Amino acid sequence: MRHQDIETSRRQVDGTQSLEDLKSRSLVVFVSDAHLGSGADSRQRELELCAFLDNIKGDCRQLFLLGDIFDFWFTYRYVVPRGHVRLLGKLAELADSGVEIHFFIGNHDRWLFDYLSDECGIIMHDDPEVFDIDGRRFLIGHGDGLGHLDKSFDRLRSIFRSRLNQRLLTLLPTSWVFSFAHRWSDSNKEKHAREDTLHYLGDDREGIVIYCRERMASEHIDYCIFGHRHTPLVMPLAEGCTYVNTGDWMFNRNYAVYNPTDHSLRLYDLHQGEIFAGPGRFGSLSK
Ligand SMILES: [Mn+2]
Repeated sequence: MRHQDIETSRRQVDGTQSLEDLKSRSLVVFVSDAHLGSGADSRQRELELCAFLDNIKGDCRQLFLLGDIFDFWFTYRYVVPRGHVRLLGKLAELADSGVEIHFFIGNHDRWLFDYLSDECGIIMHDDPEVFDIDGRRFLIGHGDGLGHLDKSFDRLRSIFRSRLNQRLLTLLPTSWVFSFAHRWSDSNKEKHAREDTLHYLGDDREGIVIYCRERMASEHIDYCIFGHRHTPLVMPLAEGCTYVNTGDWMFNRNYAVYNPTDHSLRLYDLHQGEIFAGPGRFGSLSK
């Protein structure tokens, strides 16, 4: 669905929305990596995410979902994978009420295709993009496969992105597809736990940092904001440029908020408040 169509359908849903209502919404909110569908507490995470979105909807102008919101998804032509109905309904409600929602596809929810744009009015993105928000330039994305540090991940990424492979997948029984996907996802999590990557690995081993610095060499960027790493982080990348990693909504309940009135971009934990997590204490929380 094109952006203009989404705008039109929103106005049709709520004809009583006043311009003042929309103007009073100023915050821009970022959330990533809920991995819904994975783990015994998935429903609880979904309920907390819905309650959070409900809480911010009156103040939120733009919501950026930075990928891996679902642990696995495949959009079929006629049927919908079971689960996640509360979140899907909540996102549609926010979009219908005038919140502009952007979704950066992650490596886990790669095959969402047009489902969220058609059903929920969400604007989908495949790769990192620069947004101008109130005169500040934001480089925004999920964060997988950046910096080209892992050649096997690059190969896997191109296999997953191949249109032919995506078509072939639709021919397989859904039970095979979903059980393979969940086994792959579980083995990924075990690999990351084994390799203990949930801390800052150093400027030369953080793919997102390498990518952002490359982009910054040719254009001005004020904020780089990504997910994927599952560890909350705020750090300067250069004079006047801050990198924020949104951590996750899986092991933590992290989110970031940009307030255009003072141009602040702050990172929070739902239960512990604002986070000040530099690379030396990556993921640690302190007031
Ligand atoms: Mn990811």
